[in-house]
Amino acid sequence: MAPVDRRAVLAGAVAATLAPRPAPAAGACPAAPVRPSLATLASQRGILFGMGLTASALQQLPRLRAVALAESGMLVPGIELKWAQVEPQPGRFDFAPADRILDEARQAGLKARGHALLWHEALPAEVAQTRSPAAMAALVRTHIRTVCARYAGLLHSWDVVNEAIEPGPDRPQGLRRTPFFEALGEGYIDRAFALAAEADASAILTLNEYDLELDTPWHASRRAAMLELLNRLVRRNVPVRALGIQGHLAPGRPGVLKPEIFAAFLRDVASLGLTIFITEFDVVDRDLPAPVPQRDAAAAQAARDYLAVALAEPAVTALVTWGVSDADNWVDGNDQFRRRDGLPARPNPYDDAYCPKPLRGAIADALRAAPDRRVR
Ligand code: 9MR
Repeated sequence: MAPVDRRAVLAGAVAATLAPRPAPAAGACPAAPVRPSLATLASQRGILFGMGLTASALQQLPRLRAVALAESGMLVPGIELKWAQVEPQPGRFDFAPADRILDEARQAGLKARGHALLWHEALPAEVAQTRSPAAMAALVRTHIRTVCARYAGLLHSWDVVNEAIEPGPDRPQGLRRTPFFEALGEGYIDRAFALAAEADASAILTLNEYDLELDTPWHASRRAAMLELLNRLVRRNVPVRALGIQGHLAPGRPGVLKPEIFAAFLRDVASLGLTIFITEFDVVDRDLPAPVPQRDAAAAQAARDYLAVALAEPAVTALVTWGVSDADNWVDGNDQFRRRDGLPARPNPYDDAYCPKPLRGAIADALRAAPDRRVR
């Protein structure tokens, strides 16, 4: 996605309430789950397929819950493990909403991943305003130790640092000037991974990022900054084990996917010894035509083009969609990415009526076409 003021867009956007949606046509889709599931197709290639969702959707939307449980091998809390939710004030922890999702995953025999320990958004004001290195170090230490220790041994992976890259003239090494960076410099990343590794020896510790794929100067500068950062971290023996590529596609916006460029980046990351996860896959349809058949077809095509490259790289071992059904999507709650014609966004594999969309078909086909990681 093009550079946007995501901070302004998402400031305070943590309400777990669901936006009202037009009522779906009753009985439009069969209640039976599509088989084989996306998780099954993925596992037949040695890939883990998961879905991001919220505790409120899980609780309020029984059909969303049914689809998520039927399709996924892994659940990811979309907001519940962010600092502002899990530790709304320094030292006051609230694990209940995250536990609702993680318990559901455990009961269903699914994996779960943690998102996200350090992010410059969804931060309590006290943390966002802290500038003293000692005070910030103490806040970070308590936060990571407490949250990681609580879920130690239970999570497939953790996004330890989210969205650290933001190249620009005043950005040393292309690093985003987050409150953590301002207080502690680049070492905040080392510190965060070390604390997470100490508290949870089994989760795959991940650096998660967006806008790394396209053939634009913006994406190219972000790829370069990411590779340089990963190189420095690996050289310093920081326990980063995976790169998370968010994969929010936005066809119709500037920039094209040149397969050779994206594939070379994935190879470069893999050659550092890292695993790669696609962590927040969806299709922002803001700039696609309004009629649903054309819109869904274009979204599916974008997904096909993207996943053909991503899943061809054997180091990519997990794919997570950032939603289940269009009935609950982050795009409509986002001023920057919602459609200007007021039509509801359709970023997810299932529609409002819980019918599988062409996007679901594109994901299934891409998983079927992926090389089998199990025979490497
Ligand atoms: O989908 C998430 C939305 O429900 C939240 O309101 C928002 C702020 O916490 O975050 C959204 O998820 C973001 C993710 O955590 C990081 N990458 C961008 C995602 C979409 O904004």
